[in-house]
Amino acid sequence: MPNRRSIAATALLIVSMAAGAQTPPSLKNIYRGDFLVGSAINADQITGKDSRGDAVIESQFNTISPENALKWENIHPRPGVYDFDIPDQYVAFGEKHHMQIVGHVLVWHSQTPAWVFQDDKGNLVDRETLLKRLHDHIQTVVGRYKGRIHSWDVVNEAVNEDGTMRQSLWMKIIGEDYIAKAFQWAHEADPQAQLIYNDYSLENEAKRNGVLALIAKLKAQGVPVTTVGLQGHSSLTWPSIEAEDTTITAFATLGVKVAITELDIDVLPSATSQQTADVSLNFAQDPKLNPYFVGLPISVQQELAKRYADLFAVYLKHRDVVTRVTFWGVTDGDSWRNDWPIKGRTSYPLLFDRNGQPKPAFDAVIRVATEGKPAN
Ligand code: 9MR
Repeated sequence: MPNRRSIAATALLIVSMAAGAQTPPSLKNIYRGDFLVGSAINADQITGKDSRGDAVIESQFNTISPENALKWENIHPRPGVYDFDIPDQYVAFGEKHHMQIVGHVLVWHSQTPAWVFQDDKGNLVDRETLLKRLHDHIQTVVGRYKGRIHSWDVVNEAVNEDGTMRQSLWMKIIGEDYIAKAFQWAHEADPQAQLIYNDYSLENEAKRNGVLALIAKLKAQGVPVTTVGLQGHSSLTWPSIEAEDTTITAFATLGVKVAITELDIDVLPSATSQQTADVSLNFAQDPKLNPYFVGLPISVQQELAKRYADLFAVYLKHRDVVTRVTFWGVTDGDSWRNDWPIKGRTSYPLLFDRNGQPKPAFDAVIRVATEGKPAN
């Protein structure tokens, strides 16, 4: 039975098709009222050098995330030295296009320069020193964009695959309360901002249980975590639709919102048996693992389209708690998947091809919004 939201989405689709066969419908309009739809954007898109990418971003998305521009190594490369050039342009881009602007990321074990953890002699600093550096970083960066950046990924990837705490330098030097402190300081710097704990592979039970326990503990302590980010770095076979459904329900039950923060679906043969998005992995090149360098076969296009449709059906089912769905990149050519975990492959993980044209997966995602979905 079509419900009111699917009738509205269908009407929108018909109107946009009538407006001209050349103009594809837009994700942000078709999912309006359900959740925002967005993309991570890169420096060329922020600065206007990639006009083809910008055209896709402006027509399709109502939220943006900075793929790399606000990471510590870029925004705060040396002690006392902040570089706000690209970050300022990023925020201005989002404001110009009336988008919800996401900040990524305040605390991560990766892309944080070595000096943050070291003294002048190269020895590890003590807890108080590192806490002060973390506080100053958060106050400066969050404070600068107060009221303009809507949501911050405050802590990224703090939990291991088995659910235990990752022994990062943050953890080793400060202890587990680095997480609570980061959220508290982000909240002090911008009390209105939505604050996110962001991680990958939470669809796997052991890791999910670890993060559920962490979030429950933080909430019990009154720490202002509002949202859990499911990164969504997926493949054609992982996660199962049941696992995605279970995961969203489990976090919703804790009283936090869920954002799909870094969605992409890998179609290439896997180089590892692990289900991971660990940026430190790097395997040797092997032609067998790069089978589609001349183009993606139609059968795989269709498999990808079905996977995207199945995942979006779950997000839609949970539209009462899912705040946004953000793709990790605009076109296939932009994706980090071309260089991870093997450099120089030809990957097809997104909805737009290397020319910025919508793929069958785009049509499938649009169709999900226009089919009747159970009311919440
Ligand atoms: O897509 C990002 C890639 O361009 C960077 O080289 C890499 C390291 O900074 O980070 C990638 O984005 C990661 C994100 O920040 C956190 N979750 C995993 C993402 C993919 O590695």
